[in-house]
Amino acid sequence: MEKITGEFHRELEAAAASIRRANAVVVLTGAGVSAESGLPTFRSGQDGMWQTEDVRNFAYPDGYRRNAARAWEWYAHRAAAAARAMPNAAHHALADLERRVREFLLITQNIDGLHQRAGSRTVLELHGNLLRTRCFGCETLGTWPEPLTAPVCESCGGLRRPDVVFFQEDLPVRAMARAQAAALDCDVLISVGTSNVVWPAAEIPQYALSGGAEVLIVNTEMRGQPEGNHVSHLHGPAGEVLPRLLELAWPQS
Ligand code: BJW
Ligand code: ZN
Repeated sequence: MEKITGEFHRELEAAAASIRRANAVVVLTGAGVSAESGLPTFRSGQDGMWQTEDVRNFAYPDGYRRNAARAWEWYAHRAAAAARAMPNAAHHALADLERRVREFLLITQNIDGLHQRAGSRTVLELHGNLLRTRCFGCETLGTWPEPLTAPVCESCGGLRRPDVVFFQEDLPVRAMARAQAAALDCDVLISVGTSNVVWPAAEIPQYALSGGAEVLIVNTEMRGQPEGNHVSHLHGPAGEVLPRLLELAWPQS
């Protein structure tokens, strides 16, 4: 145990040194970052949200349309949970990191708004935001009605949905282009709490590697993560690993 701890500490120190040296840092986050805020992830463990086929269907345009009443209600519950949740130590550490690095970009697949609430200023949302609603027809944005009414658009009578990116839908084009360019140009990319299975977000660490950057993976589970000479695996909960990493990079502050 002592040996493992010592080894891990050395890995963390090396990663911290890379971050301190870096001019440009890009962070890519996924649902694991919000797990310690009490929001379930999609695919991990027993409590992953998507253990049933049914729920997976909600996140496809066709599935949503077919199950509109149930899906609308399910997303409304998740939106309420996201609004009630509080940013955790991982969100705060990333907001802190932004203030210390010359060039910084936080790219998130999360739709819960917790990075912004922790004080992160440049947040690129690749999969939209659950706290907004949008009309399938006229695209008008809105908020969740309280109490919850039927998912009918007041402007055009069309079907309302959360303003998130479902499977088979395109990611916001400009955001994705900016994410790719930043990854290609950075010195260090930190991938935190994502299973790295959903495309095209999953290729962002590959852009960083092909641009010559170092990639740090912070996750409680390393299966399926990128590997190689320029990849370090920092195993553990994001809310513990990220604050330690910052503390090692900038000790006295
Ligand atoms: C911790 C922790 C702690 C836990 N600390 N870590 C075959 C090959 C390639 C691509 C495809 C394919 N078949 C289909 C596709 C395309 C598809 C895709 O990628 N599918 C894959 C699943 C195979 N992609 C798309 O459809 C995208 N669009 C597209 O491609 O358009 C072109 C097109 C047009 C027409 C037809 C086909 C294609 C759009 C993707 C949109 C994804 N949207 C979602 C749902 C949003 C709505 C909702 O919330 O319900 O976004 S999917 C879901 O996954 C959500 C997430 O943002 C996304 C990523 O998940 P994430 O964040 O990685 O979470 P988990 O749960 O997977 O992982 C959590 C991680 O945290 C784990 O690793 C844990 O270990 C870790 N963890 N606790 C640190 N405390
Ligand atoms: Zn409408």
